Amino acid sequence: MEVAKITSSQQAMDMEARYGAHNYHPLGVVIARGKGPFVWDVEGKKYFDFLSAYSAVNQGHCHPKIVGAMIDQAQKVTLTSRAFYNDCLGPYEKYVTETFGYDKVLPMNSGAEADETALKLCRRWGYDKKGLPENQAKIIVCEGNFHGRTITIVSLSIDPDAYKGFGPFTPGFIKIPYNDVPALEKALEDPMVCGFLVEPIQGEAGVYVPDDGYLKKCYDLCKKHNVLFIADEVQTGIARTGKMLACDHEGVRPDILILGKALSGGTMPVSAVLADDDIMLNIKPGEHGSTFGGNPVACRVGIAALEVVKEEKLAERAEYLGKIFRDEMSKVNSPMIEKVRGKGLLNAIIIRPTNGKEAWDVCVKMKEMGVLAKPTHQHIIRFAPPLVISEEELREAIEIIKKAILSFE
Ligand code: IF1
Repeated sequence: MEVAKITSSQQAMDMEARYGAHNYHPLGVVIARGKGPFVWDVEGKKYFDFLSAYSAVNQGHCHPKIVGAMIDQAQKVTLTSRAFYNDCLGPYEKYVTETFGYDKVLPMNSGAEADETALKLCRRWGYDKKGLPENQAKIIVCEGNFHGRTITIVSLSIDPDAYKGFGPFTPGFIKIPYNDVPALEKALEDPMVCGFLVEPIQGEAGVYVPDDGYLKKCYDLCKKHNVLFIADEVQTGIARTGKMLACDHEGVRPDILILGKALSGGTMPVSAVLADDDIMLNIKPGEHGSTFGGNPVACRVGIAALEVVKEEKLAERAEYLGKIFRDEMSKVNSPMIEKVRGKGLLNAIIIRPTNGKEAWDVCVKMKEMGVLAKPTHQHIIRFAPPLVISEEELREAIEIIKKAILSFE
């Protein structure tokens, strides 16, 4: 059987429609190459990538240091399973726990797996350390959340697109409004609560930045009630919001920290859950794991991805360049721009439908002009370029975005 060769974008789109599940509705662009903040389609057209694979490519496409580590390890040993030791996991575990300041790390692959792992760690701590009665543990989550697509995680969602038709759902969760401290205070009165899972900024919800101090107030309330504060930094972490972690903006140290996406620089699935011993060591040998979790290639890639963040000062860049983006876009005089919001280089523009045109139309126009972005929830466009974009490149892309929006006047 021969492998098909793609010679046109249309051919690729048709092939996916015929042979692939229809669980996405992508923008009509077929990417064949990526480098830094840029991608090229099959026909060789160049684009600014303003999605960064939802903040997985913070270090830029195909960063040489990260790809180099991947290639080097791939020629030594790629997978040993955790049935045996390997010579990459220990050094990675030491590097990542010292980077973020925790006793231990549990390596997984996807963000969803890391969120599931955090939920299991939290429940087990609830039983073994907080003394909750068997199967009575509850975890508080926020409306508008996105933590992945497993059945337990969609059980936490209030978005029918996420959960409809996938029941029955996992019990033991309390949903409260996001950015609502009194709602958390009330939910914490339930003595069965052992954790509060929150995104420091809700990405999928449309880059919903909570009020200043929200995270700190939630953290303090959790400590007052002997409840674990769990931060899902899969999208907001790894320098995206202008600090290594979005929680750093408020000096909050989560009891359980969830990382993914850019932990690998977008080369392969690498996720991680970090916690101190009194939480992490309640799970005993054989009680959790995964085939690829902590594999040698992931470990080498993870170290390289974090070294790039530090060496290239990507958090500082995100902080500085994000301010330019929000300032420039806030100056645009267009009825289509309802609101510009974000932190660091995780930003979004809320599009007011105008002359029958909405966010999707703006994204199609931007694509034609050389900038790739995609709406979330119909009227919100997320703008999240790789953090390695230069100021000059950012300003060039901003001009294109402005022109695309003003073209609908
Ligand atoms: C898709 C959304 C973003 C995440 C947070 C965990 C996960 C994600 C905060 C799970 C993943 C991805 C999933 C991807 C699109 C993208 C996404 F629109 F789906 F919601 F970024 F906002 N926590 N987000 O953002 O990580 O299992 O995917 O590795 O499903 O299309 P994952």
